[in-house]
Amino acid sequence: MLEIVTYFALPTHPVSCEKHGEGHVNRTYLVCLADGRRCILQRVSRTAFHDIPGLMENIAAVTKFLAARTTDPRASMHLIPTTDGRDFYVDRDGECWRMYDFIERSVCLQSPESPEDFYQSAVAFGSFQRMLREFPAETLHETIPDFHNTPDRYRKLHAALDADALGRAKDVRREIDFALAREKDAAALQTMRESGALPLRVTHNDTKLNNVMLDEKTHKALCVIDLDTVMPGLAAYDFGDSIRFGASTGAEDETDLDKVSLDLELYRTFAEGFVSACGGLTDAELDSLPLGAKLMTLECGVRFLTDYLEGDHYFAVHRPGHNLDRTRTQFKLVSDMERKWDDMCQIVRKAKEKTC
Ligand code: GN1
Ligand code: MG
Repeated sequence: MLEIVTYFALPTHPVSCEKHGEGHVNRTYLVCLADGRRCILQRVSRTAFHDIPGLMENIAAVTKFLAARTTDPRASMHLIPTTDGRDFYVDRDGECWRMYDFIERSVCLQSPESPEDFYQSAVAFGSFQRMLREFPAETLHETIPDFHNTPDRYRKLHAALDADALGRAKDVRREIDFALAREKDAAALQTMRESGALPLRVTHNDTKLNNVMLDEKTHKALCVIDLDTVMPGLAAYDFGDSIRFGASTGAEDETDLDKVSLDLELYRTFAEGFVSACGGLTDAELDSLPLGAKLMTLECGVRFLTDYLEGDHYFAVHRPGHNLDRTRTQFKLVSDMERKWDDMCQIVRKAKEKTC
């Protein structure tokens, strides 16, 4: 790995390179240089991303755009160019590598240590969306077509079921039935997107709490990371994916489902931060936020289940049945949201009144 680093324009040589972070898709390393400087090295997944030059063009443009709007170097990511001035390096095997400055004195959380941490992530993702309102959205490449097109995710589940490549379907009938019972309602956001009832924004699309860096002392939000899926999308996607991950009382791969539920207080905290930081959301968008939470959770469960049926090619797994455990937490959360639906809608309405 250290050899890869030498293809990047760095002032000194690297002294160490260790695996870093909890991402399920790319491979991430923390690199220390001889002068004490630290950087992030990433191998971008070719399973997930089929147009890496386009993806890197998006990231270069978005990070430049954001960096030009702040004086704090820790408020946006900075790509380190290769020695020949490119944004990424392609090795002999065709793998694509990129480097960023490490955001010093920061932390990245897997679950909020306090409601304030979650509020800070809401402000970070809401501000990200607001700042990118001026960004020329038509110049962005669609890095994963149909990323949050839930009906399309169902089509892929059906294909995996039909193929049943590993014969796993018979063991997960309950999970399959849970998903299929909700299929007809799963198109609601996509339908509103296609009809124009919901406006397209530049969205992050992968708004897990661990995609925000907080200051290590104050826990104030510094910077949104993992920009691979920045694309035109709906506000409900970013709201929903944050709730799915951060407002759950259990980890995404918790095996004791009694520990998994929607924390309505965290949900309220996030709604208040997000609605006020985005600013200017239309009434239809505000009404779509609870649906975003439910559908992003259902969709993610469908994706984990599909990957399980296909043999775990997409998401990194660390134990047998890992994708199935993840599927189960997502579906448990969906059931809990169905129970708490009226409260979820009311909380968003109140958050809106608070910001008016
Ligand atoms: C992946 O790369 P990471 O771990 O931040 C995935 C998200 C899923 C998430 C589930 C490009 O995010 O869509 O919601 O795992 N990213 C991609 O934890 O597929
Ligand atoms: Mg990530």
